[in-house]
Amino acid sequence: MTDTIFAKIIRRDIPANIVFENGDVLGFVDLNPQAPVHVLFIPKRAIATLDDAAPADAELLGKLLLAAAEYAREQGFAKDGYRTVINTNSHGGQTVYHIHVHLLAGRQMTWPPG
Ligand code: DGP
Repeated sequence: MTDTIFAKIIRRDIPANIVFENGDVLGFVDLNPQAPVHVLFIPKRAIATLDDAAPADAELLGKLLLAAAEYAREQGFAKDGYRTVINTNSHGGQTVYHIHVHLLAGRQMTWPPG
């Protein structure tokens, strides 16, 4: 797999506003926020897309979602609610090929998404 901008953030080769970290997952503020809160959660071990995920990745993917939920709860916006999004490949709108969960909060979300 080729190196991505997110791999550089994990290695601290480029700066990011890191707001969450545990042994498996990093969370940092999106450069182009779409809501008052917009944090990206990524596994430290790269998986390119959800389509590349295998049964062996089940635990890591679970940890990724739980990290987003833990952060939302700790920051106090879980009760009002939030949205989690995983964009996959071109039609999904994925631009960085290191799987990531967008956590959006702080405003009313609408449906359908664009
Ligand atoms: P996606 O379209 O789902 O692949 O989302 C990629 C997101 O990554 C997009 O919302 C912008 C964000 N992003 C891209 N490059 C950087 C970066 O260098 N730093 C940060 N913090 N976010 C970035």
